[in-house]
Amino acid sequence: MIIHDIYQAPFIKEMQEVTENLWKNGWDERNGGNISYLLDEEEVRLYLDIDAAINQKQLDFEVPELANRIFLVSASGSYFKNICQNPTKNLAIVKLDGTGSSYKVLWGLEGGGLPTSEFASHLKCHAVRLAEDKNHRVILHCHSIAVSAMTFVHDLDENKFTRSLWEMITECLVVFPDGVSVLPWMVAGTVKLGLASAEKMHDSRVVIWPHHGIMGAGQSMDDAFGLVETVEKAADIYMKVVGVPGGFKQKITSDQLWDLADQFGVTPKAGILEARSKK
Ligand code: 2HA
Ligand code: ZN
Repeated sequence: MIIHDIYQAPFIKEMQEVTENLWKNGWDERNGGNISYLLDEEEVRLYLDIDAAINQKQLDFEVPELANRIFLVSASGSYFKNICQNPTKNLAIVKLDGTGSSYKVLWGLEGGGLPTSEFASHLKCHAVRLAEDKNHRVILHCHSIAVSAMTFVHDLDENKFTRSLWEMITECLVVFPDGVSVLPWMVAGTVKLGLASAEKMHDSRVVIWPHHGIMGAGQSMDDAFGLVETVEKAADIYMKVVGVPGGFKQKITSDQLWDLADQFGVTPKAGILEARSKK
């Protein structure tokens, strides 16, 4: 089989583009943020000899659901600002073993290094999302500004948080009818945070880490980025309104949100909207 230049691979280009946009949006300062992309083995074979591993590393947890799966993932400590210019140093392509307890590096991490410090969170979230949706592909974590700001001023109850976001842009309910999950504050980079995030991903594709950032899941880069972008924009509008003297004069009502759900054929997460007051 002809091995093509990996820099021409669509998945590398998509990763370069999304990480650059995340950085330009101010959501991934310094080494903030991490991202992983489940790849199709047949596609990877066009660019790499997947039997020629660079090295093998044990995971400190097991994800048997992801046995033999291949991921493109940002490197621990990498700056999103630099991924576009230097993907070989700042990214890795890894393949999990047949039990999901170790991985081998197929490409990247030039000069040494490891996959993201949030690899546990990513793999656990991938496993959960794949069980919910066979077309799931991307987990993306970033330090989006308004979402973090909102976690300082808004009640951290996830139903109240979801309702506030839905009320900020008419189409939020359509983009994330499952709402957002909100975890208690936890130490970054831990398996505990990974497990808690994954548990939440059964119910919603967005998990908010208070005073830290957001984790989003999607079927593609555009899908995951668009989801995070929508939540962030809603939070930005919320923060702008609460910053104005007098705050809210009106909001999108529960009935209006029901009308929207009908029009777009989505089912809002239960327990957030009041019962309809009209037929
Ligand atoms: O990768 O954002 O949460 C750096 C982080 C950890
Ligand atoms: Zn982070």
